Amino acid sequence: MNYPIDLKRRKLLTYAGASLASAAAFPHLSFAKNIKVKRTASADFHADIEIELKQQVTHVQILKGKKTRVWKVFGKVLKGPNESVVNMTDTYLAPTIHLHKEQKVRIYLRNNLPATSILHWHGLHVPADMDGNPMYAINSGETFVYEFEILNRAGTYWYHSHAHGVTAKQVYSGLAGFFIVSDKEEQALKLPDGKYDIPLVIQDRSFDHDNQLHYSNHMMQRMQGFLGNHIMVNGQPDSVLPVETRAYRLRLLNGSNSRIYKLAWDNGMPMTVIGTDGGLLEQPEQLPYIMLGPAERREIWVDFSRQGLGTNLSLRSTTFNVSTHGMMGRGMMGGGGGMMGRGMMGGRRRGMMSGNSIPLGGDYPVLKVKVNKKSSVRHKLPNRLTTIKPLLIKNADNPAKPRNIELSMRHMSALLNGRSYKMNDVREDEIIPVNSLQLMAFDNGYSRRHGMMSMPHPMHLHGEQFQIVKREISSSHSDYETVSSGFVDQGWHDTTLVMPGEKVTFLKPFNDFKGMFMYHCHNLEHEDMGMMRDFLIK
Ligand SMILES: [Cu+2]
Repeated sequence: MNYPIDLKRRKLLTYAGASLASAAAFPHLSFAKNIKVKRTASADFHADIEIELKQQVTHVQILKGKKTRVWKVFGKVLKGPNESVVNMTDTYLAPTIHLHKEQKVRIYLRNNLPATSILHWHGLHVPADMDGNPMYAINSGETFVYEFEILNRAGTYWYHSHAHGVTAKQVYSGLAGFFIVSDKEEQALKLPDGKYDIPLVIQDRSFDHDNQLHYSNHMMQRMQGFLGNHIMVNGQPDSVLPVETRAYRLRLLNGSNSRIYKLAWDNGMPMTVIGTDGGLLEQPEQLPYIMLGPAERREIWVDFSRQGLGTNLSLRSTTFNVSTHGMMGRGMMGGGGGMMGRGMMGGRRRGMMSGNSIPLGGDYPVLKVKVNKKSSVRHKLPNRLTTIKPLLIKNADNPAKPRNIELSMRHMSALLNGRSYKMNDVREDEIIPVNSLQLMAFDNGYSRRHGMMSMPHPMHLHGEQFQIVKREISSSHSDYETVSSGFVDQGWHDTTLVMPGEKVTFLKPFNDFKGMFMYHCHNLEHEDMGMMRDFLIK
């Protein structure tokens, strides 16, 4: 039998226990032996901004009482405007980085954690050796020097750990933050800015009786993904956002390991979406709710001038059905069987439960909003926000033959085209010519005849943003109706949710940079289980 994941290492991770403190006991694996890790600044790179990001273990006041031990990134501007880095207090969250298009940035990542680590700039178009591929991970005490120019358009990007096999745990412990890019075109729109432009990262966490973060990765949590018992917004539980009677721009990021949100206002207001992963949409789009898979971003416009002073409302995640289609099928049970808890056997159910965690697909508040201040400022949402040049299938290298990426789960592993992640293991069909446009598709059981275990997978590609061409769903998946009105497929994306039985076709450019660029599931438990591969651009 083929065991594509390193079972020995898996065991180690499992036995290392659930406490974060045990992370220190992880073996220091050096993947950097044959890789050129950049440790010093280049004389010929003239940085406009220099930033130091220091990763270390610290204790922060998240809950009342005892402080919580977290892995935190502390940021400092070494050169350039101080407001380029905003540190976050009383939370595990990494600082928010604000940069402008065309700025050249040098970032010194200093790893003072008791583990190997590396940061990836999620959604940014940067050279392969600056992208935070796990092969560039640095050991405790080491420094990695990033140097790149901001080529992306204005948008809500983010950054997070991408360490081999332990990304889930490292992101959970705190290694993730916003990376916000502005540009002239966006500034000319005069959207709400300053304190009326609010990045909000939604995550779930579990705390033990001692206020410490609890991360469990027993088998069921690995297959399904970690689900916590607290919803955190900007690293705080029970978040309340005080607002004025005026318009706001809210930048929503799902920074959770695996939780999918179906976000809606509880007073029936539609969600007015103005941007996706890769920046503003051409026109605002109104939806009854938005689906937000791990790593996805949606910018929304909301005008509280219609609410009276003193109004309370909330952003909720509302119910949807989670297909566990074929959980008992052949694919799952071949390896050992019986590993999925009783509650999972129903075939499909509303609200997947795991311990005392908040069920996936349940109904729960995410953010409470209190309208507590009057404002006379009136903003009109522009009808047109930008112009997005559509990518055309006829310009793709392979207009008639999309590169299919089949998503599957079996034998306690999660696979892409039947393969698991291995460093430096590029196959023929994973080689892509530089400066080409590729027609691609993520197929999550749409074309398969036999039902295997099917779960939603938030699929992410490194490098340039892509455009979604179409979604197709196989007729047997009735659960789809509970989510289908929440997709925003216009605009630019770097991550897309692919539901059970669904196939998502997209056009992805591979311009400018040669080298290894990853594609993977952003359910971080799936990623660590091996649902990740590299493309070699050459
Ligand atoms: Cu997945």
